[in-house]
Amino acid sequence: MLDTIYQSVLSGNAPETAQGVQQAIDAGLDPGEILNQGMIAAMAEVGQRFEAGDMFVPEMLIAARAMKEGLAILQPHLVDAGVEPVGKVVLGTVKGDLHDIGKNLVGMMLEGSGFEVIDLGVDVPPEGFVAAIQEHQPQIVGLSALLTTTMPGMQEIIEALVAAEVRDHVKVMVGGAPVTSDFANEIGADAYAADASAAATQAKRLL
Ligand code: B1M
Repeated sequence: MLDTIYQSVLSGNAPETAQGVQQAIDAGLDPGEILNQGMIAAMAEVGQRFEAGDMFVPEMLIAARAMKEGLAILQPHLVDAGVEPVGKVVLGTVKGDLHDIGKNLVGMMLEGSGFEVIDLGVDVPPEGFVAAIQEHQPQIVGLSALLTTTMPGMQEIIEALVAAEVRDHVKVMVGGAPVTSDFANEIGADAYAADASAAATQAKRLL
């Protein structure tokens, strides 16, 4: 049964994933086991295949959507079973930037790795990130930018975190097509990830 869920996520079959998760719950399987051995294991495989160049963005998106549909069914049972998320991430695309496909994919991969994700959406000003960090107290804040003109906004956000005295409580991860590891170092971010799979790996490392 777990293998069917694993294969459905891996192949991006959302209806089959949802059905598999429901069947596993009805059969009395442990929700944590369904999550870890069925779904997260499949997303980890997706990440490895993506990194090896055996899987591409569209397939990763489809797998992530299947994961999301399965998670929607599993979520209340996880809460009932007391399975805690591994960590909390506040995620958003920076001010002036409306690109969200990559950011959404990052969010899905993080959820697939067991994180609770608070997605602030796009065009988020520095004060939006500060307010969300104060409210949700995440371990990590993830910033996405797709435009060279909005990249400097990442530094402004880090400065706003310092000014609001929350910088010491949260790790900053940055990413997006024009963002580089050198840029991340320059602005004082804690981590850079080139893609959604690497973002999940980095987030686990940051904990
Ligand atoms: Co725009 N756009 N766009 N666009 N757009 C780019 C980014 C561009 C490179 C196209 C080009 O000219 N070749 C260019 C930027 C040039 C530059 O700055 N150097 C550009 C431009 C110029 C613009 C406009 C200014 C165009 C105009 O109006 N004149 C305008 C700006 C609007 C704005 O934001 N204010 C604009 C608008 C749009 C659309 C609305 C039409 C649409 C966005 C739709 C949406 O997102 N809902 C769009 C699109 C689709 C693109 C391209 C074609 C594709 C982006 C994408 O979704 N890629 C893009 C060209 C390109 O990248 N080839 C382009 C797929 C996605 C899965 O990858 O987003 O890179 P990506 O995310 C990856 C990684 O970057 C990483 O993981 C993701 C998954 O692997 N990642 C992170 C992302 N965020 C991360 C965060 C992390 C870690 C990793 O940690 C927190």
